[in-house]
Formats: sequence, structure tokens, C-alpha cells
Amino acid sequence: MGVNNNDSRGALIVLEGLDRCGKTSQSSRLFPYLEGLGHSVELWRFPDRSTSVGKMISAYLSNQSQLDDHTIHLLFSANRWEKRSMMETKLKAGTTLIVDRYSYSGVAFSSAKGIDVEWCKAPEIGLLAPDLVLYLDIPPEKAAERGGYGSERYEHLDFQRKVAQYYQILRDSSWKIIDACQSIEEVEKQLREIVLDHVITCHKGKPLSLLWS
Ligand code: DGP
Ligand code: NA
Ligand code: NA
Repeated sequence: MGVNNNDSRGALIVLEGLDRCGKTSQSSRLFPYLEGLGHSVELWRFPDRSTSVGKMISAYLSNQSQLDDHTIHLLFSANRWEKRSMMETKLKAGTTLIVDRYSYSGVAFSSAKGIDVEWCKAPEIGLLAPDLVLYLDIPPEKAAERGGYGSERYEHLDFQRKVAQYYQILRDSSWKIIDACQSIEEVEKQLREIVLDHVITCHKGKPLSLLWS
């Protein structure tokens, strides 16, 4: 039997960080942990490359298409909007969502190209605000050393340095900063402790709120 009851909702938990910070492997470790405790939980990621918008994003990231910086920004945002109602439905039904990247990536990566931060935030307004943002903090140089970057568009040290600066200014009270230079096991242990605490808070009836506040 699960731990959910009718008046509890799921938690919206987002992992953020530079490319190669370990976000994807940590989110896939968190998932079975929470599931094993009896929580209803799903693992999501943005961009969701499976939708038609997502396929345009994927082509852009792999340099198979060129798009204006503002245009791709709006496509990433549209990719989050197309999942918004499903997200709300799941959370209200008591399912916790672990989400690999969200609006903070949206703003940090586009601002790093020189687009105004407020302009970047605008299309994210009205999306569901995370209950918790787990920021896996790693110096850009350390991330670049980790098995090297792949061939995708943003995987360059000079660009990742700029992204890191914009992440700094997006920090708010929902953020927890985790030192991602620690061992995988140590990071995992810290994430488990923080996440467990937040899943319990949501079950006590904290209302959903909206970005950008
Ligand atoms: P990932 O699948 O997590 O490796 O993300 C692919 C790349 O896209 C990665 O370099 C981060 C970047 N990215 C993720 N979300 C957004 C977004 O909303 N806007 C922009 N411009 N880039 C993003
Ligand atoms: Na990547
Ligand atoms: Na990733």
C-alpha cells in the first residue's frame, strides 16, 4: 500500500545544473528510492524530445538545424507548456514528479547567449513552480573534465561558464545547493535526505504555486 492519501498531492522536484553535473544519473537514482518507500513517483525530463516541438529542439541541439536564439527559447518554453496540464493532474493525484531540468535551464541557457533575463523569464510565467530545486553545483572546468562533453550545441566550457553565472542570479528560496564534486554516493545520500523532507511537506497540504515568484 502506498503512503498517499486522498488530500495529499505530489511534490514537484526539479534537478538543475550545468551539463555533466550528474543530474541525470542522480534523478534516475532518486526515482527507485522514492518508489521503494511506497510513494507514487514519475521521472520526467526537459526538453521532452518525444513531442513534435521536442523533435525541433533535438534537431537544434544536435546542430541539424539553425534557429534564431529567441525562437529556440520559445520552443523550449512551449515544450514545458505542452506538459503543464499533465503535470498538474499528476501532482494533484498525489504523484511526485522528479524533473531533470526546467525553467531555470530555460532562462540560464538563453541569458548566457546575451538575451535579457526578464525577457527569458516571461514565457515561463504561469508554469507550476517547483517545491524544491536541487542544484548540483560543479565548477564548469570540473564538469568539462568528466568524460568530456559530447557534440551537442551548448557543450563548450566558455558557454557553460556563462550559464553558471546566470544560474547564480536565479537562485531562490526553493533551491538547495549540493556540492556535485563529491562522490556519486555522497551526493545521492544528501539528495535522499532533502527530498524525503520535501515530499513529506507536500503531503501536509502545501498549495501549488506558479512561476515566476
Ligand atoms: P539535456 O537533455 O539535459 O542534456 O539538455 C540538453 C541541452 O539543452 C543542455 O545543454 C541544456 C539545454 N537546455 C535544456 N533546457 C533548456 C532550455 O529551456 N533552454 C535552452 N536554451 N537550453 C536548454
Ligand atoms: Na547535455
Ligand atoms: Na543531462
